[in-house]
Amino acid sequence: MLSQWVQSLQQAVRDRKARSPLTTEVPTLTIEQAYEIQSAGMEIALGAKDSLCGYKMGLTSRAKQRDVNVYEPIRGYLLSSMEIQKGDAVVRDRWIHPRVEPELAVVLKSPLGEGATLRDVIRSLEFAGPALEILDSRYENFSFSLPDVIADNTSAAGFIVGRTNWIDRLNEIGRFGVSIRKNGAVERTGAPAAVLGDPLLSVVGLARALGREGKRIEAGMVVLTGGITASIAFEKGDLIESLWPGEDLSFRVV
Ligand code: OOG
Ligand code: MG
Repeated sequence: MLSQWVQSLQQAVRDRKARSPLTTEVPTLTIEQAYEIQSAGMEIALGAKDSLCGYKMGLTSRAKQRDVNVYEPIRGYLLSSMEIQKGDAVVRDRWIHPRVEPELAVVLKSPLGEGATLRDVIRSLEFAGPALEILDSRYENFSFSLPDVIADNTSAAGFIVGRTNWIDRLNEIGRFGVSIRKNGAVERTGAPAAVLGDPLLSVVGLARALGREGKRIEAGMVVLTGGITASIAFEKGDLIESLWPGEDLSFRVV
């Protein structure tokens, strides 16, 4: 019954054409059904030889919640095909209407699931460093409600992880800042602390939510903890720069 919506969202990706929110056609769509649609989309991608390389949290800061007018944290999955290496150009035409946002990325050295605590996350950390997420809502104008964006795998489209590891500076992450420049002009400023007061709490929430489904964050997976600032749209020719303590993570759009 839900499979037609899974198909329709995948069609939007293939055609690079946004559609109307699912809830305009199914106003009763529940959060549970939305996660079912999301999982079914993941199974199709995995069947098509892509691989699951991590998870993402979304709408974990006020700035992001206001950005899309949805006020609940959400989670999605990351595929290997979404990863872009630092230094590589970003190809605009892969997507419908891409946007970028700064995030803290985390990698664990041991798996975490049900009942995970902040202590567990800190103990299991292998990497905590800068990242950029690229979003591409499959809905017109990035306009959607909570179940819509969950079904659409939380607008996930791409991500770039930096190389600087802050695990020896965890106490300072709450004082870090980040600024995002587009073509030299500062468009966004923020701090990782904007994410739930401590972005590692986002990892706790993710581990627990996966645990309720009998899943875990596996060792080596990338976890994006959620946008720190509102996202910014970009077009061909733009230079996007994110300036973090110890590293600039930037790309040129071609
Ligand atoms: C929804 C995805 C939210 C984040 O980090 O908050 C997200 C969107 O903004 O389209 O990835
Ligand atoms: Mg994000």
